[in-house]
Amino acid sequence: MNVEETLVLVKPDGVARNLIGEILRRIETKGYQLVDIKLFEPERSLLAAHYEEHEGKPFYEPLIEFMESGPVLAVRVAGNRVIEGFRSLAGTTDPSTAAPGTIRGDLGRDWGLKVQQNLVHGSDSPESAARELALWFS
Ligand code: DAT
Ligand code: MG
Repeated sequence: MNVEETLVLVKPDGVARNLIGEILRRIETKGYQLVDIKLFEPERSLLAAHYEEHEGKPFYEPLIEFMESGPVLAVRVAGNRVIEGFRSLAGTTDPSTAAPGTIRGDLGRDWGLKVQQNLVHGSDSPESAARELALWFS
């Protein structure tokens, strides 16, 4: 066993489309635990810290503006190898190519929406998870 914690976000598109229940169901059905949860509209400073690795990239501003566009659900999730495990539940970044069976592959809409509207975020490493959990659940 390698019990880890990761940060999952249901992004504004997932909240607006009433997909919180469906996304949490997939996490719980997999056997992961919801340790802490909160629904709120994040400040730009939190989003800037969260996405600091992408600062300067062409999609950075649209990404931050999208994340500011409505409430976000932040979830602290625990489980055996959950960091990699949730990334595979989520599917690849672009919903139009994400595999069927994944959150982005099954629920992401492919009708010209932007890549940032991909429903969820999951930490990508133990270091990212520790950093992001400290930001969102400080
Ligand atoms: P992930 O969310 O799969 O970890 P990432 O960390 O590379 O992906 O990027 C963070 C977010 O930025 C991603 O969820 C959506 C957006 N994004 C990434 N690459 C993009 C691109 N080429 N065009 C538009 N948005 C992009
Ligand atoms: Mg990422």
